[in-house]
Amino acid sequence: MQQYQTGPNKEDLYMGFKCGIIGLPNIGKSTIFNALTQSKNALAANYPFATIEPNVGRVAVPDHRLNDLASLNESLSVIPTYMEFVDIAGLVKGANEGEGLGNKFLGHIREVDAIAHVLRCFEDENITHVNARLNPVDDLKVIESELLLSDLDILLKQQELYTKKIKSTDKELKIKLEIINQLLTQIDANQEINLDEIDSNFIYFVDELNLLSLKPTFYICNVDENSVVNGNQFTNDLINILDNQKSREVILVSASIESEISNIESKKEQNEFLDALGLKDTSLDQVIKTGYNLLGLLTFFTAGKKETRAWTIKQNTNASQAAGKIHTDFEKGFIRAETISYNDYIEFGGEQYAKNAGKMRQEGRDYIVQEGDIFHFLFNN
Ligand SMILES: Nc1nc2c(ncn2[C@@H]2O[C@H](COP(=O)(O)OP(=O)(O)OP(=O)(O)O)[C@@H](O)[C@H]2O)c(=O)[nH]1
Ligand SMILES: [Mg+2]
Repeated sequence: MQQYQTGPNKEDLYMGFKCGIIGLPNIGKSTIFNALTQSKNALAANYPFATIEPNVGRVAVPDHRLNDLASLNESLSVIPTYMEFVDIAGLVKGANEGEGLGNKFLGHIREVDAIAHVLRCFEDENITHVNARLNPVDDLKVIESELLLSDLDILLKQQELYTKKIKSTDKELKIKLEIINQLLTQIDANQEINLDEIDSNFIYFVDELNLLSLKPTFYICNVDENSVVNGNQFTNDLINILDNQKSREVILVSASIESEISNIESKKEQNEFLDALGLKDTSLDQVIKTGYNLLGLLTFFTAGKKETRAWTIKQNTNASQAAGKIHTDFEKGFIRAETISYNDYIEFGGEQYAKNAGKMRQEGRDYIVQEGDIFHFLFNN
């Protein structure tokens, strides 16, 4: 029997989620990307299509619990979980037919777990808007329709492929072709896709098609500095429209405030700056919270002198699968998990004290991991 000491250093094992940033040109996507990744890697400039090739940035998921656990354990190494942002070229009406930079960059969005759709909700006559009038509700529709058209392309290609492949005896191919046709009919009739009528045994097939309109999406309203707490008419109009859509997760961000915050190095000074503006969280904190909720993710920890580390998994993951996230051997030879909740760990002042107080639980492989659990995995080699 062995106790968990340290995990392998495979990057993808501790990735929180990948988030693609999309929207019309010149609305602040790269400015927000730079703020989120605390970098100046993306060119932010006052003309449309400043971004051509996507910018990619990784950022440590800020989590005070990780730091609390590390200081209690005087850990030599502290390893957060990471997430990745991809800042994509702006889309315009007709991108599907090659307008602007076209929609070839949407291929990058297919790779991400969640979409952050940025909408310009600030007025500034010096910043060019690609349409004559600022109207974020129209802008939302333009982008959504471009995503749908790109899904339409995919579905038509698949339809052709499956029609060629299909043999009368092949039941599964037949069902798949039927699903493709169903989705195409939905687009034709309603200009949207929904999965309500799709055979639940074949949702996996729709997932494999990786349609952009079905990606978990949240909305970042880029507002002026005065609207960041309560929003403005633009954001109210948007929220009204989004109420009837698949997701109404809306984050208010002022790209200009965020750029200022990202220039402040100390967390304490950042918090003072946020307080003065009446804000609770940075945009990164908000994006992470929203993304974790939308994607059904949670964080567990492993903690000790050598290393304290945060891990991201899907909700409803059991203890042996969580152990497998650290090392496949842990899952194969899983015996049990010694578990303390974060609150107990902190309240009693560390592992030993929590254990003495009877707060260390012995959990089996089917135990469903809870947010903030701290684990030792015991396994057979
Ligand atoms: N007034 C104001 N200007 C902003 C704000 N956010 C961004 N800008 C300015 O808008 C211009 C475009 O910003 P970018 O971040 O390059 O926009 P983008 O969406 O990445 O643009 P493309 O890559 O060309 O699609 C820059 O001059 C920014 O400084 C904001 O909240 N308020
Ligand atoms: Mg840009």
